[in-house]
Amino acid sequence: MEKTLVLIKPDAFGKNHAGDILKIYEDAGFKILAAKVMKMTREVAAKHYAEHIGRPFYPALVEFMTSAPLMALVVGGDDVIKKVRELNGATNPAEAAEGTVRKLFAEDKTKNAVHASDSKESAAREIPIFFGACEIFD
Ligand code: FUP
Repeated sequence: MEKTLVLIKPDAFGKNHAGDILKIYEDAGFKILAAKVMKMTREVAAKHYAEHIGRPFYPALVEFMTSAPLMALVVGGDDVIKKVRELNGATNPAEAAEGTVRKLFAEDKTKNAVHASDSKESAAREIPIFFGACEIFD
């Protein structure tokens, strides 16, 4: 089964939208294969956002992502990588389509409710940052 890493970020998780977001993925036919609530460390943030180290927004991004608990998920299903990104909507909620997770729940480009892997390579790199093989049920 194709798998993607989703993070319900501290803004959406803290506002109790985890259930709403899980429902959006489940109603679209996808399976929750793994889930955990955790506080991201700076080390995990640096691994997960390695490609963004040095960008102007990186310090604020790490500050936000490590500020409060988030929910990490592995979501599975046909074409799940592309389809979950469609369900999530544009990175900037001001540009996100109606009905998308970011249109519904995100505040701005940093506090944007969710992360989802953007390719098979990203999913394969990101999932083991958050989950061991024995924690994923497919
Ligand atoms: P996405 O793949 O939609 O999560 O977006 P990007 O890979 O472009 O960005 C990764 C994360 O960097 C975003 F989720 C939030 C953060 N970001 C900012 O904080 N400011 C920006 O201007 C762009 C991205």
